[in-house]
Amino acid sequence: MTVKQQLIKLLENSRGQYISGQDIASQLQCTRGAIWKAVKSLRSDGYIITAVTNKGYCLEDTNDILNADVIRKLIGTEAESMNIIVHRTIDSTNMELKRLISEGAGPGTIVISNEQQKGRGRSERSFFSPADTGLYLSILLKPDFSFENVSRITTAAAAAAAEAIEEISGKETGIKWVNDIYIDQKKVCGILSEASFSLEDSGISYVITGIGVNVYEPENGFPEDIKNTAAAIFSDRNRAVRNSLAANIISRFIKYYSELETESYIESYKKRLIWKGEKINIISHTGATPAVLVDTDDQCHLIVKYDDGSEGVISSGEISIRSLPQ
Ligand code: BT5
Repeated sequence: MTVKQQLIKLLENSRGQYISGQDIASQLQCTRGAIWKAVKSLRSDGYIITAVTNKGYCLEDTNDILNADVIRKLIGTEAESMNIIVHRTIDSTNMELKRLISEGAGPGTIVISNEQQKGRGRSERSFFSPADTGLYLSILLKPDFSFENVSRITTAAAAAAAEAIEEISGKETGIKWVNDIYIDQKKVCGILSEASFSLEDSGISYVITGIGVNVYEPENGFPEDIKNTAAAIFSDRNRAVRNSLAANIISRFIKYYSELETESYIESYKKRLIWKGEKINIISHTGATPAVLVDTDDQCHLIVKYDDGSEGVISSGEISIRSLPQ
């Protein structure tokens, strides 16, 4: 480990407290000059480290920089089988994982970014992913089971993300079918799973599950086209939760993933489903069909009642609520 890596680990362990230069030098077995060089380099990465004569160095409590070592530590022993890579900026964490797969990356590889320049949603839509305010993470999975389980993975991810957001924020979340997380009728998190199928053995080569969370209100707000529908978990930035949120989402998701066959995530998903009994539009390429949202079944398919009184079950697609401005 370099002096810089050791130093940030030490400062992270005593966030908000000063550690003297002498203590750091003896713990890291390096010179004061090497510490100062590492501090400068960490600062240029965005860390807010204060240096006070006779007190030493302190990492600000509210300094919210994503850090793989911190996330690993928060996950605990389970993280030993994971390869967590953190970027300051990237085109898309899903795309980066695809590139890493071609270089031989295995299951348990997790890419996290502080910003995405080309964050992706479903059906070639984009996901607004500004720097410093969100959490964008993708997990590589190589499931040895069939097609139905791919949709279970996304549903399990929605339940895991909703629970983690609630634990970190104390706020109630809802799941908008299929896999958007809402707080107060606005979207704070979206999920995109992409699978690759192999024709040779008619199985799944890999699944990439990408989760994007609006943690803090972006500096200049959300863009015009989503400002009425998107929101952040927190309206201010007086805290540092992104590492904990990442660890919390990963831990919960990995647990649900290991229990996928028993569908242990279903209860959590169903109890958060929003718009039950509400008038919705079911949107498809042919247009919008009005219906009432009844519930989901045990496969998380949507049960709806059409205006003519008949019931339908929808396994994929898009819905919107009729009472909100579209
Ligand atoms: C999603 O698609 O919501 C899936 C988003 C997945 C993002 C993650 S981040 C890590 C990984 N890497 C990626 O490149 N992607 C994944 P969808 O359900 O199709 O919703 C997209 C729509 O949500 C857009 O057309 C906008 O209307 C709206 N939207 C875009 N950015 C948003 C944001 N930051 N917050 C809330 N709504 C947003």
